[in-house]
Amino acid sequence: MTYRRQSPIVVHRSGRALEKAMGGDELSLEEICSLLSVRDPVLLDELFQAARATRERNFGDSVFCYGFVYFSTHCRNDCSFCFYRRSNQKITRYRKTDEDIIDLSTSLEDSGVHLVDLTMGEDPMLHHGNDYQRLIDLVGRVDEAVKVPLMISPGVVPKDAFPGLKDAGADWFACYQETHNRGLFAQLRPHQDYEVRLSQKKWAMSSGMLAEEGIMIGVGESIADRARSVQIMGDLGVRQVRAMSFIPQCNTPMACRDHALFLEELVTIAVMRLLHPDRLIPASLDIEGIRGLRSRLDAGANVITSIIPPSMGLAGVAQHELDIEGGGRTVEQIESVLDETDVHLATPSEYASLISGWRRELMSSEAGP
Ligand code: SAM
Ligand code: MD0
Ligand code: SF4
Repeated sequence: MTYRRQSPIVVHRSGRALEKAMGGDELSLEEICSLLSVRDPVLLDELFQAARATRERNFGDSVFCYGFVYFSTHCRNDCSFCFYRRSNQKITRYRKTDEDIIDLSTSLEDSGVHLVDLTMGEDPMLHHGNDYQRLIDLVGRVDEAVKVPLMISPGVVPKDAFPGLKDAGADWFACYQETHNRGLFAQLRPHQDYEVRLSQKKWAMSSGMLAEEGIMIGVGESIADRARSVQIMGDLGVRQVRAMSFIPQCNTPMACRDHALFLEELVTIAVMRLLHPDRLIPASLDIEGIRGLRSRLDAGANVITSIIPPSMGLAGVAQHELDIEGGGRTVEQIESVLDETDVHLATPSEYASLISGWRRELMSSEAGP
């Protein structure tokens, strides 16, 4: 599917849903579907413009940027879409030392990121029985070394690990459901528990961490599945919501699937912005590299993620090499793209005050009336 003319009735229906969304009215599932189906060039322009105006009303002209440290590519899981799935024995994996992780995090901080995201596969060295002390210690050491907030993306951890991770200094917990269609989830994440994965976000928030939820685009989901996900992501109360196009990976069961059309991701980003106006929405460099940044910002995203220092032997997730060694995923490169837009990077204190306000909200809602 690409930019194409749509019938006048369909365009009219989507146009009405857009007006309603812009007015701040709640949309039915059917109306969200009709927004997610917009492909008519004129209406697409209006949709993206509305998303940018909504971002501006809520965040002014500031956007944020996150450094990404994928510190272990070992994994016990076998997700069908992922290059790092356990069954892919044709790849060289790495596990960075604590010292390396600290150096990488401080160098990202020095380069100007607003947050460092510590991400790993479900590495059996760190997912060891129910003992998460090693991960907790690592988070504590990085937190001591950097001033910027930390996000962790360790996969699924037990409920009782959350307070320790939070106390060690994790501000955010990211864990993406990929889809909220349970049948599709079982195909994408075989032998993984849908409820336990969904609970990660809830457990993180009850322990006082902010949470991020996300979906993949182009993994066999329908437009109605996407619409339902947009609703569920809102209901969960997470402060960051993402949509990332699926990129087929060699040596995986989904290697021969079609590449998702990036336009579908852009439309989903714009609809998420309209329905969840004050949430953070990533423009990930991990899908199209730096050349995909502008279109994602134009669709209403406001956090540039997957900034990776070059020449450090680090990988991306969906695009393990794209733009990394050449220094394409750096704050400097981002600045040069932003120079051509109406937005600019926020100051570190703007970001810090945004999230400390959210954490206060979380704490008061957890404390109850
Ligand atoms: N191992 C942890 C987990 O799976 O939650 C943390 C890694 S997390 C950053 C990996 C995320 O990258 C997945 O949840 C998925 O959304 C995304 N991803 C992985 N492979 C992808 C692919 N081939 N195309 C697009 N996104 C992908
Ligand atoms: C990104 N490659 O932001 C990273 C990753 C994990 N929290 C984030 C998917 O695109
Ligand atoms: Fe492991 Fe995460 Fe990849 Fe699944 S998505 S195989 S859990 S690294």
